[in-house]
Parts: sequence; C-alpha cells; structure tokens
Amino acid sequence: MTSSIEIKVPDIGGVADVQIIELLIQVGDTVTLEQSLAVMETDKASMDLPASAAGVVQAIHVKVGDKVSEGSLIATITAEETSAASSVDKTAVAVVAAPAKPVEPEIVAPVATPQPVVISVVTPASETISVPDTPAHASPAIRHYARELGVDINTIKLGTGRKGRILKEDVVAHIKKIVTTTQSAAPISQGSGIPAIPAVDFTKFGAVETLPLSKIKRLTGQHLGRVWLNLPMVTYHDETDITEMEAFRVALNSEKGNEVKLTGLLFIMKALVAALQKFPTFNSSLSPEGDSLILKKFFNIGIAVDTPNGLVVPVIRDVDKKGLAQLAIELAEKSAKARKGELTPADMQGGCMTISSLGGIGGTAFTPIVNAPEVAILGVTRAAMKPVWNGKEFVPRLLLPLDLTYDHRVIDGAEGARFMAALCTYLNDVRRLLL
Ligand code: CAO
Repeated sequence: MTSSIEIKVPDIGGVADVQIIELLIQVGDTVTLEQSLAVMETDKASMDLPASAAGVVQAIHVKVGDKVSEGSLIATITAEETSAASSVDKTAVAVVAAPAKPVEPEIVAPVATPQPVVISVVTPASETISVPDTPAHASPAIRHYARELGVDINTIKLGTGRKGRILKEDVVAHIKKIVTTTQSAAPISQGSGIPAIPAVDFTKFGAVETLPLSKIKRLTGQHLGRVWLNLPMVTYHDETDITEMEAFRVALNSEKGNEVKLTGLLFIMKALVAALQKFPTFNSSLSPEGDSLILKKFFNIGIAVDTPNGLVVPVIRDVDKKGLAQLAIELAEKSAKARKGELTPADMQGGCMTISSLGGIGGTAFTPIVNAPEVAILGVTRAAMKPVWNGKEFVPRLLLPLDLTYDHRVIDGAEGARFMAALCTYLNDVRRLLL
C-alpha cells in the first residue's frame, strides 16, 4: 500500500521566513531516507532538510527564493507503507515533532544555537534505494564550501563518503580535475586563478541536444579567451560621411568592362593602410617580454570572414602596393577558400591589423576583440543615410559607423582618437589617399 505524506518545515527554533536557496528534488524523484530535499539559509546558517522517509515525490510546493517557516508545506511524497506504518494516523503522520529516527541537522557555522531540523513526517524506515541521477548527497557545510568556490555541487555525481556522500576532499578533487582539463585544453595564462563557470544540467529545464564545436570554433575560442585575459582593451566608436566615396564606388562598378565588383570594404582597407602609415604604433606588436614595440614595415590586413565552421581571418598581403581591383580579386579568392575550409596556415599569418566587417549584415556598433599579437582591430557596421547639419540645413548623407578596439598598453586614448579621425578623413575624401 502507498500513502501520501505532506512534508512540512519542522520546528526550526522559532526562526521565521527562512529562504529556500536550493531545491534538490524534482517531481517524480525517488528519495531515500536522509536524502537532502532542500537547503534553507538564514543570515546566520544554512540548514539541510533531510528526508526522514523514502518515497516518490508527487508535488513540490515551494521554489528557490521562497521564504518558509515552521509548518510550511515543502513537498508531498508517496511512500510505501509497511504494516507498522499503516497503523499510524495519517494526520499525525503529516506533522510529528519527533520522528522515530530523528535526523540530526547539519548547520554551517556560525550559528549560536543549532536547532534540530527534522522533516515532520514519520514513515517506516525504508531500505536504501539505489537511485540513478539523484541530486548530490552532501551536507550543508559542504554545499556552502562548494558554492563559495563556485562549484555546482550537483556536477559531482558521487562522493567518497558513506552512501556516496560528497566530502570536502571530493569538492577539492573536482576542482583539480576542472583546472587540469581546462589547462590542457586551453592554456590561457598560467595561474590566472579564474574559477570555472559552474556546469549546469540543462536537462532539468527541458530537452537539449549537444553539438560538438567545430575545430575552428574551438581554436578561435581559445585564442579569444587568451586575448581577453591578456589585453586591456578599449573600443572607440565614430562614424564618417562616405557619400562621395559611395558615389565613386557605384560609378566604378557601373563602368563597362569592369569585371570586378568593388565593395566598400576595399576602400576601407586602403584607408586603413594610410592610417597605419601615419600612426606606426598601430602597425606593431608588443615584444613577448612586453618591454618593446616591434614596428612592422609592411602592410598586411587580416579580414574576418564568416564561414559555416566559424570565424577565420585570411590575410591580404601588401595592401599598400595593390589597387582596388587586385584587392577585390584576392579578397574574393581568400573568402571563397575560407568558406570551403581550404585556407592554409600561411594564408592566415603575417597580419598587421584586422578588419571585422559586419556591414553586409547590419548593426550600428560593436566591440571587436583585438587579434593579438596585433595591437588594434577595426570593426565596421552598416552605412546608413542620416540627416546631417551643414550649417544651414539638414542634408541626407551616408554615414559609416566604425569601431576601433586597441591594446591600451600600446595605444593611449588620444592616439586612438587621432587614428580614427585620420581614418574617417581618408574615407570621407578618398582623394586624400593619393597624397
Ligand atoms: N554598409 C552597408 N552595406 C555594406 C557594408 C556596409 N558597411 N558592407 C558591405 N555592404 C554591402 C555590400 O556592398 C554588399 O551589397 P550588394 O550585395 O548590394 O552588392 C553586401 O553588403 C554584401 O557584402 P559582402 O559581405 O559580400 O562583401 P564585403 O566585401 O563587404 O565583405 C567579407 C566581405 C568576407 C568580409 C564578408 O562577406 C564577411 O564574411 N563578413 C563577416 C565578417 C565577420 O563575421 N566578422 C565578425 C568577426 S567578430 O566575431
């Protein structure tokens, strides 16, 4: 026979409005005797609600964040009755101060007078049921310890304590494992001491599907992670009037016999090189020791290309020595190769500065991440017609938004702003590229 049992908060020493900080059960879970059902926390202590009965959870009446007091209904479980238990009056079963086998509370210090925390039900002491994938079995002290270290205790499936209980050593071993795995997969900066983001079991919330990341995505992710941790970056935004440049581009594209389509990106590449020539610190890399600048006397521009497998950055070499048509051919070749996954390492090496253009997609601004060891990157988003005041009236002009992210160890704010101003001037009046 089965019986429905209401599990209520027992006498917790007169403390009211205790917050539920963790729910360790779900409807349908089979709970074993002494298994923690929830963790409650006051400003002084964390308290476990260990099950004093075994059974299947039928309903949960609280959620994380709820405040509960003595007598608050926590859950309803269906328990198998034995003859001994069947004789117990059902209403008495629901709230009984002293269970047959009281479960001692486990309190996280500091607390003045530990109050016994028991689940207010009496059911027969059941056999230990082996339940796959049950929530972590750990004391509040250990939960507290894990939380402080940023570890989701539920990611430690089994502890080395009695009945798989998670001990302090298990938490430490778990962290060691994460650190070792992370370091071998992505050797970011030694000893950065950054705690891992706790793993979440998303299946608790609904159906999921796991897709392995492409090799490019994994490598790009590691590179970006290293850059993010090593470079203090600043992004500076501006926009430039490209109305004349666009008219010139459209005219060039409509000329007869012009086989190659010219996009605005080619003009931006040329203007960027002119700005790099004017501001040599942008065409540099920091020495590995970080105490000197390596200035480059060549002008190779990396172009971020979106591919089905992720982001790649082929490098167009000697942009200063090539015309727009030649650059258009090379960019088309490299981006086609990129999208087919045929770029060689040599195609992606030797860049001085990278352009990440999202203009074909849209956007008004973003903060690109420097492609280190380069010291700056230029982001481009969609040009748009806007009313611009010319001193007498508003006139429609085509404005191109630009984003410049730079390594602040190498470039200071004023220099960044001057570089951007020069770049804007070149794009605003492309005749200046001839000077
Ligand atoms: N404003 C308005 N329109 C723009 C524009 C801008 N800033 N930039 C491009 N366009 C237009 C082009 O003129 C073209 O228009 P038409 O189809 O009418 O001729 C259209 O958008 C598509 O351009 P495109 O993307 O094919 O060509 P592109 O030379 O501008 O860019 C490439 C080439 C390889 C950079 C681009 O295809 C690409 O892959 N971009 C994504 C880069 C990326 O993912 N960066 C993110 C990195 S950070 O995670």
